[in-house]
Amino acid sequence: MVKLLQLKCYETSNSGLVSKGVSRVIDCPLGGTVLGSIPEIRDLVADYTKRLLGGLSHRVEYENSESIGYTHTLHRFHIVLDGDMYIGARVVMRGTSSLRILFTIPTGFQQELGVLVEAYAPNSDLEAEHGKAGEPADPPRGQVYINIPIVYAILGVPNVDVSKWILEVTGMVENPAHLSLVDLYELGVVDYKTSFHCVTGWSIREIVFTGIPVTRIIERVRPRSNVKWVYIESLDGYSTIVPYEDFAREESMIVLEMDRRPLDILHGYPARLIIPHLYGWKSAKWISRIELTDKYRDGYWEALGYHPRGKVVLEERFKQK
Ligand SMILES: Nc1nc2c(c(=O)[nH]1)N[C@H]1C(S)=C(S)[C@@H](COP(=O)(O)O)O[C@H]1N2
Ligand SMILES: [Mo]
Repeated sequence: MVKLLQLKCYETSNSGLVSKGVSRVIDCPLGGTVLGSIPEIRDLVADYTKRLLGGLSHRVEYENSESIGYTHTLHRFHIVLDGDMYIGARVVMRGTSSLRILFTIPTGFQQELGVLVEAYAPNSDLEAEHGKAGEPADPPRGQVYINIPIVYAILGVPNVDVSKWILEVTGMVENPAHLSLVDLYELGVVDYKTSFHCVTGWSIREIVFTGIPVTRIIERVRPRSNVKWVYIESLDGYSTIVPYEDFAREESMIVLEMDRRPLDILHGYPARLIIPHLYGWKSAKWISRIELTDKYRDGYWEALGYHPRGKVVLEERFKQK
């Protein structure tokens, strides 16, 4: 039995998750407790669930596990409640060390939860950079090169009417912009060849992306000096967040073409972001709104425990704090 002190967790939510029936997420850091098997992980889930649900009747069922890079694994459970409802539980491991447990609470679950909610402070996860200097490797640690990029569309492929499509760049800027596809091309496109790394462990070598350097967008909108984060939203309801410093890098692009052809709808037509030094989930497809802000808030995957920055050389797959 794992001994439990008080459950101290973050509570978060995201509109994309709400559209999938999850109204909020309870995300509890585990601090590295060593667990050597799925039954041990299940016991930890059972203990945490008991604390969370108090006397509410439930049963814990194992769903599946997934490797995330060869360093991390994600183990999924269902906490089945009376009626058809269940709370999802996911345990994030690095080797045999447990990093966090997340509970996805379905819309319609009204009971009070036995949890002491704290605010998530992303800065502690960004400080890691000063500690370990990542040795650049090719492929990066935990990644394997494959030939064809896997398509992800966690909220489905949206219907795009490009005659109505506008990219809004807004928030803490002097000069907000509303850019059509023609406006974007008029800003001047460049080619940039780079590899692409998905946090689940696959990478693609040297794709030619054609698009507008983010630096050009920045010149145009003139961010205020206190901008710290960039929150990106897509037509499908997807969202993600990146530190402004990483967004503003020279290699970051609003991409319109891939391997010299207009983006396929599956890869984000009419426009997607590419930030090559960050894991692929930060490279939102079908982008519609870019908000520069001084406040952190979770995007879709960040609300499920993924890292606020996601730097590949530092293997920033999940939040640590
Ligand atoms: N709108 C949207 N953008 C998204 C995703 C998504 O599901 N929806 N998946 C992300 C993830 S996890 C990765 S690895 C890349 C994959 O890009 P590809 O589908 O073009 O290969 O897109 C990212 N951008
Ligand atoms: Mo990904």
